[in-house]
Amino acid sequence: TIIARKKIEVAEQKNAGLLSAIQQQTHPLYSLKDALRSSSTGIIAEFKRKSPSKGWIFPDADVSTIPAGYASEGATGLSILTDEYFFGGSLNDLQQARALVKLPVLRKDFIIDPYQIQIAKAAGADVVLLIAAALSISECKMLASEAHALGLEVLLEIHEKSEFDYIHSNVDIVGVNNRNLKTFVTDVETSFRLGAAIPEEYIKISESGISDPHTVKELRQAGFRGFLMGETFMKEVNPDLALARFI
Ligand code: IGP
Repeated sequence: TIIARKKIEVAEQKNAGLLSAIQQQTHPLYSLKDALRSSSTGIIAEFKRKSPSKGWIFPDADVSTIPAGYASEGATGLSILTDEYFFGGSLNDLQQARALVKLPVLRKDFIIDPYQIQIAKAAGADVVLLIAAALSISECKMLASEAHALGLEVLLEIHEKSEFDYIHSNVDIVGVNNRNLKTFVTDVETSFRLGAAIPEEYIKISESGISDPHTVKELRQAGFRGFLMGETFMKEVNPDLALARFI
């Protein structure tokens, strides 16, 4: 499973002393929460070369041009995949995107250990993803408080009503993943169904399977302030121009 692989990856990174080897980024943190609150578009544009559901999408996607293109076309934030095996990403992608773009950057990975949050911060992320389906509630709380201790924001991802118990004070943004991680099927109805029950004090975003501006408009009317989109952009030769249609 993904989680078993991550445990091995983190153990190897610790052994190799990755954290001390990373050149620490010291940029001022960019708040995704604040950026979403003040944006009328709220597109969080994702950079990924492949995915478990689609295989390779854009194998040689260039991190030195695409994230900057997203920024200049009006993205509110960036999501950078750092998982190599399933998504073709790397920490280097995160570091490069960070260096080129003055926007909140989410480290998109399967976070199971505080060490990954320290790495995320060192590599220049502003936000980390915590996936309810991959964690116990107590692990999720522990990781969220680690993130806050480092000044990072927390995006909590949920897909089912039963995961509402994961929403707690150390969460900044609640993301409804429209993709069922077991079947990979996406259904935007998931956001409409769960969104209404998310407490008002949390900024909410809709993730995955969004492909047209009309859906974004409807989600916004339903109270969503952010829209995390990857494949719709990355399947195009010019992902940034695909994003422009949503601004
Ligand atoms: C983007 P899409 O369907 O627009 O490419 O989806 C994003 O939501 C998706 O990549 C994602 C994801 C995740 C990836 C959502 N949650 C957790 C890895 C891990």
